[in-house]
Amino acid sequence: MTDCLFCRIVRGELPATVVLDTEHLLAFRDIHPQAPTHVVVVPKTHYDNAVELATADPALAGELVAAAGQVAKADGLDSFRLVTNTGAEAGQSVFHVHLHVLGGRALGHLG
Ligand code: D5M
Repeated sequence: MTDCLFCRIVRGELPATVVLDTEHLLAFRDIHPQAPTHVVVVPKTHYDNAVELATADPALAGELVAAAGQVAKADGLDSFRLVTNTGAEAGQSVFHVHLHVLGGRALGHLG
């Protein structure tokens, strides 16, 4: 996926504020933060969305969630929200799977 935005960040072709870099994953601060902590965690391999990732590589999907927990802990959060949008109507704008880690303020109930 040569022109995918998050693939380009993974390759270091675009700047990002990286908070976690592992063999399989990269986490960086969201450019339009919705909360004091707003980080996106992405696998370095391209999958369009979370269902595609979990179907193809369940272990990597688990790593993604565990890494989100590490990111939250590093920001001092023991309460946080994980969000992954799937499809444009659901609000997905970057079609490289990512887990939003949101916290640092009261987030309220969904719906
Ligand atoms: O979330 C896509 C998210 O990606 C959205 O919250 C903005 C963020 N974004 C877009 N471009 C960048 C760069 N260059 N750095 C960091 N964050 C970025 P979605 O759920 O697909 O709407």
